[in-house]
Amino acid sequence: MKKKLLILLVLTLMLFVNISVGSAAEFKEEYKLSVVVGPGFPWGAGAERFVELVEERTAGKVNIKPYFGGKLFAGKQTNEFAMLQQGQIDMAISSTINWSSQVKELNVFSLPFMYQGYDQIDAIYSGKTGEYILNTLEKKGVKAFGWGENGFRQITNSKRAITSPDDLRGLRVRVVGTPIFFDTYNALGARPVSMPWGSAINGFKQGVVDGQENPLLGVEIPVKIWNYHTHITLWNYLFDPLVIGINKDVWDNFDSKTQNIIEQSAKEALEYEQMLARMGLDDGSALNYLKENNEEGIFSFEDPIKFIESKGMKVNTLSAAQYEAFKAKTEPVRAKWRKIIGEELYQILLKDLEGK
Ligand code: X2X
Repeated sequence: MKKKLLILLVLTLMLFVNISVGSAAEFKEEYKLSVVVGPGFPWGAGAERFVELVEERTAGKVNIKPYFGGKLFAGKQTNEFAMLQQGQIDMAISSTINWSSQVKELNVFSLPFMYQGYDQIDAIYSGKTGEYILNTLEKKGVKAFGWGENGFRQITNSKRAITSPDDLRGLRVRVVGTPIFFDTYNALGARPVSMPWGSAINGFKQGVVDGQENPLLGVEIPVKIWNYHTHITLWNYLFDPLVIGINKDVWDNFDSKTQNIIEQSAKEALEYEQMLARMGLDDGSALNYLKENNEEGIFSFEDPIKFIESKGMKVNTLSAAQYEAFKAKTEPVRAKWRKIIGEELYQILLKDLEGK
């Protein structure tokens, strides 16, 4: 009897040890989160918020560490998606531009002169296009949540005001090494120069390029672009959203409670980030949201355009006719990339944009 009791005790103990070891092994010591920029950008603030929320809600069990400034992919931002697929990176908060060389559907946002306002972008996010994109990423091995944003991309340069395609002739414009950007700038007569973000600021400083394109609140204000460039054209020529992506094996290894926490935290962090990237640029909703929630965060602007003017930048906006001239020149780019993206997705996009 005594022996039986002892065996039972040992078995119970073994079971207990097994269970506790098993559940401890569910979590890695650290989950690596890739971020192209630093914490002083809305994008980086969104990364920090995601990390904090998950840590708080899992009582520290899911320990996500943000690697800012593209550390995990050694400066080559177009490698990030492949590394995420393969599990060298566990998670990333990233721009669709950095992944669109590998995921052709993501080029939908980079179709030049296709979108003009946030109404259209919101329709994409909440419509079938957004869903299609997130499903596509999942099929490629990355569970993804949307939508944060870098924003509408605007061109700056050190040479001259840009209000017509002719003004771009011969201008060396730094772009991320993503094919659709070469097509767009070649169609406009400019000279696109591929340069990873990690070396871009030095490139601006040394005048290796004459210009660059990035979102105003997302990047241009945080890097004080007025130190390098004097002219900006607010042409909203394409859109740059952010998503949080998680390697599918890493995701599948989380229990459903943890998955719910991560999903909820990703969505909240992206929403907050989106407000930071829109403040003072939309109809006032973003700034109101931030004020109401006491969340003005890393910076606060009633009017970011006035702010860059106060820094000495010359701001150009386009008349409808000027916008049409750029749009006409880039028609072959849209025609080519519509095919690459695929007719199915393109039709879904048009449907979402109907009436916007
Ligand atoms: O490299 C850029 O221009 C940046 C920071 O906007 C992206 O990562 C797409």
